[in-house]
Amino acid sequence: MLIEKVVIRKMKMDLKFPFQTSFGTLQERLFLITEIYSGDHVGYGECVVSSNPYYSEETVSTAFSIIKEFLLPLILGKDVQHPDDVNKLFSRIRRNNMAKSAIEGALWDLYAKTQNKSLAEVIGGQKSEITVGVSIGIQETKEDLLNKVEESLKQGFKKIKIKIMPGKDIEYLRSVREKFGDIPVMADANSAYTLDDIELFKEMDDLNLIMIEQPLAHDDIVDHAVLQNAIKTPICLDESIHSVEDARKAIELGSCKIINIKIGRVGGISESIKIHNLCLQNNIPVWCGGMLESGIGRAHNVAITSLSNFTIPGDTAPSTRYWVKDIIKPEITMNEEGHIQVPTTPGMGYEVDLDTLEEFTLETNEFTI
Ligand code: OSB
Ligand code: MG
Repeated sequence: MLIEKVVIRKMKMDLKFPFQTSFGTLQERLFLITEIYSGDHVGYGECVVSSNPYYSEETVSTAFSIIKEFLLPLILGKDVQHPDDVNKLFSRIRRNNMAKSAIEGALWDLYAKTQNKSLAEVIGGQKSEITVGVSIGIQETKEDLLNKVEESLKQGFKKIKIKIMPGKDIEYLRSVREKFGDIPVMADANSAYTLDDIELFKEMDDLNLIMIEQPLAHDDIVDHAVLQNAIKTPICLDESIHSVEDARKAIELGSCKIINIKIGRVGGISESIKIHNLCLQNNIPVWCGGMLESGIGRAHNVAITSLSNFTIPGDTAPSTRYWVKDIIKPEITMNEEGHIQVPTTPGMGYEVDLDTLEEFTLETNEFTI
């Protein structure tokens, strides 16, 4: 694939409702869309950054400058044989995984299109449909949370993830258990606690949560091992895992029993597949996390979730959950059983709605050979 042109769009989309986590509230999504052109084909990728460095250190501006100054010179005008090669090409540049993944993801879509195969097929996906969970942000009151959970169960979501923070944790989770009984529920702390809270997590064991996601520091795997040893509930790592090497170390240390794979956080689909395979060998189930993506990022998430060890429903709720209007068509839809069909048409399997893409574009940057 001769890389002839790359377009980087700065995008802004407004969320239907504010999404609160322990690190802040998101009202709008500022992110990047990448387009890579070769011959008759164009591949699309999404850079799942935010405008602030509160989830990870990357932002829209850091990702844009890393892509422009360091990643594009490595691929523009070059003949890239396979998206896996990009992993090696980019390896000298440390971290900046979301920036790397925005390019790598577009190359995967492009590659699949040139092969006339679906993205799921070229990465070795085996499932024809995936099971979907939902992530519920921190609510003002317990009643608000109970209403959200009820609505999500009615819609058919097969896993309910509840964001927690100090003061809005065990009582909130207990009220969900009391009202809805034995539903598949988990908590995501986004690093809001320390080992000083160990008693709280021991108490949470009684709630039979499927897992607790990233309870401790964003860069920690040592304290997580101590906590995992002290509680029965599986710990799932999100923020702490940036590579297959991180995953190997966390598994060896016993820091988690489950891993959340986000393509952007680990630097691309190739690295995601490596983590998926390592976890499969080690009996660690994985699931696909979300970053409130537009339909383009979501389509990539649906494709990787078709790999066999994605056995736990992911945060792959359809487009309509967050957006009044999405930039792909058809929109991603979930049936009442909580399933999304994995597309079989070439590439990511959804068309980009060029008018809507343009409508949400703040700035377009074109780079040619
Ligand atoms: O920790 O999984 C997370 C959104 C933004 C930043 C971090 C996280 C999340 C979510 C979103 O939980 C879930 C989704 O995209 O539907
Ligand atoms: Mg998380």
